[in-house]
Amino acid sequence: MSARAPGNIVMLTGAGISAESGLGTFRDKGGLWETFDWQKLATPEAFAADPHSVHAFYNARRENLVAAQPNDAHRALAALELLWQAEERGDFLLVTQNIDDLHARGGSREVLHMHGELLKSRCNPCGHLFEHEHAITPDTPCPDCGQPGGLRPHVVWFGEMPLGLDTIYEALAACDLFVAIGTSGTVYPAAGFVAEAKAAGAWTVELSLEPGEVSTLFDERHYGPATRIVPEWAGRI
Ligand code: BJW
Repeated sequence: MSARAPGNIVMLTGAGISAESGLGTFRDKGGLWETFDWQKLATPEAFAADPHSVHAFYNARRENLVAAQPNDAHRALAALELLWQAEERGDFLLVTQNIDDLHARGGSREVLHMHGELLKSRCNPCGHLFEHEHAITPDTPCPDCGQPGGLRPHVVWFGEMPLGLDTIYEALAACDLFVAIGTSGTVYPAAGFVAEAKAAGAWTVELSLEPGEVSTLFDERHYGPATRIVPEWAGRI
């Protein structure tokens, strides 16, 4: 299966792993960016210009998320993490571009949310970060400093720096196996992780519904719905 036995693993997941849980992807037919204009909803400039619309977009997605359930692909990665740790096979880092919490609810112990988390907001003036399921408006006061008007979703918009990059690049430099699941390979820096892993000598695997933008960089590729191909692949290793 691989050039060398996998010890250190970095997994990167994208919207495709949560598609069968009923959460929309971005760039597929009928995806979020087909219905909604990202330039008006997923940039700091858009939020400054129209916070009502941006909050409404994330409030609706938060409501969907609370009603959604993890699927067999999320659970297969949680089982793999457990096995990796129990047998002390090496380091295991699960990085997700997704802002949903389905990996955690599927049993994963540690998840690095490089594009933030939908169930968290933060206060721009005081920096307070908090968890919530309820809707936020531009008038909602910060639960810590009490000031209204400063809350924003804890998500990474275009032009903003993704979270945890030092940890991710360190893990990529030492990884033996890199697996990308359900991501189109369109958005950087995540789309560049496969090249980093290859440069470190890792075996690279793409698991998705169809080839993504950087699919030629993967040593091994499997296409199909995540709920089928992820448990199958995880079972093999
Ligand atoms: C299934 C399936 C099933 C379906 N089973 N599979 C020009 C060139 C290069 C870069 C840039 C450029 N201009 C600007 C940039 C930078 C920009 C960027 O990459 N833009 C590109 C669009 C060109 N990036 C940024 O701005 C990032 N920040 C940054 O670069 O900071 C500076 C920096 C400098 C140096 C080093 C490091 C940093 C920030 C990006 C933030 C992205 N934010 C979003 C929104 C987050 C909040 C929210 O959710 O609303 O993140 S955009 C959106 O795309 C979201 C996702 O996480 C992200 C990736 O999408 P993903 O997950 O790949 O979804 P899809 O829909 O694209 O693909 C789904 C896949 O699943 C498909 O392949 C399907 O086939 C598959 N699938 N059903 C299995 N059942």
